[in-house]
This record gives sequence, structure tokens and C-alpha cells, in this order.
Amino acid sequence: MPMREPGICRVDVEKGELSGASNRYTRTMADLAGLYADGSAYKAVLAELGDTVVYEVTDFKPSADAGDMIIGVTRMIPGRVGDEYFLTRGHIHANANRPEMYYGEAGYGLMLLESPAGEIRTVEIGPRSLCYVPPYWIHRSVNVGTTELVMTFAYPADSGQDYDIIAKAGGMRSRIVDDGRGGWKAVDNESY
Ligand code: S6P
Ligand code: ZN
Repeated sequence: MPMREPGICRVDVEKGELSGASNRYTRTMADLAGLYADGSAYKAVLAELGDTVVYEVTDFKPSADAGDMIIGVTRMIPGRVGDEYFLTRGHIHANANRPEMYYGEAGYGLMLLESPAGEIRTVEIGPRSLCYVPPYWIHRSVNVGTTELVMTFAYPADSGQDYDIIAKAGGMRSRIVDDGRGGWKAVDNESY
């Protein structure tokens, strides 16, 4: 393992980004086609949002070596498509036995997790809470609040992401929707 220089990256909670990040990627609603249950609501939100960034990831990746680590920030705007809260694409790590942690910086969200055996878990993430994503679990972030959700994350640098696992299954087993009282509830995904 080569030696590397120590470093510091500042989490800019206001901007929802990692200052000095080496990578940035963004997702607009157009990039999220097919993820939401309500197709006509999706078209309406797509027209309304245009090129607005729905979520953005900034990270620092020192290397892709096993034993190294990627650290970064995910920022997601609040909103719903029909009754379904805004979400990330979601994935399992390509090296599936790699874990991850998420730390809530601002806003209220949850991590929707699904195990290989089909178990579903929802872990609420608010400021100063730390979510553990165990190895082998598919994970997707959902903004169930009314403000931007900002989370710091860290995971092994050789994890990789497999997005097809969700696409091939017709989504995850559950969807996170408005419960009619300003909160959220998990319901079965009928396309699964
Ligand atoms: C990567 C880690 C996060 C997500 C980010 C966006 O393993 O879980 O950096 O990439 O929250 O989600 P997604 O599902 O679009 O990659
Ligand atoms: Zn991940």
C-alpha cells in the first residue's frame, strides 16, 4: 500500500458540498426516469424542475485501493413525485461486502435498505445521527423533510456501485410515500 498525504476537507453545510472535492456529479429529474411509480406525476415534476439538480454528490477519492476510503457529501432537494418522496437511484456496492456510513448534517431523510434475503429497513437520518449501512445491503437515500437533506458519507474506496440490481428488479421492494399527515410511510412497490 503506497503512503499518502493526510488531508482535510471541509463540509460546507450551507452549500451541501465538500469543499475541495475532487469529484462532483449531479442528477436532474430527467436522469431519474423510471424510478417513480406515478408516471404522469413524474412528467409534471420533470416539466416544473427542468434542469434543476435534484441531488448532487461531491467527494474526495484518494485512490481506488482496497484499504483506502472515499469521503464525501450528498445533497438532495425536498419534494415529491405524486406521493413519493425524492430519492437517489440507489445501489448495492459492486464489491458487495463493503459497508458505508452516512452522517446527517442538515435536513431529515432516511436510508431505505434491502438485504439479499429481501428484508427491508428504514433508518431515519437527522442532524448528528450516524447511519450504518452494512455490507450486502442495497441502499437508497430519501428526503422526507421539507428542506435540503445534506449527509456526509464514507466507504471503502474499492466498493464500486451496481445500479442494475435495482433496475432489473423493477425497483426496491418498498416505496417511501407521504402518510397524509406530513410524515412518511413505506408501502409495497407494485412494480417489483
Ligand atoms: C456511494 C454512496 C453515495 C451515493 C450518493 C448518491 O457508495 O452510497 O455517495 O453514491 O448518495 O446515490 P446514488 O445511488 O445515486 O449513487
Ligand atoms: Zn453506497
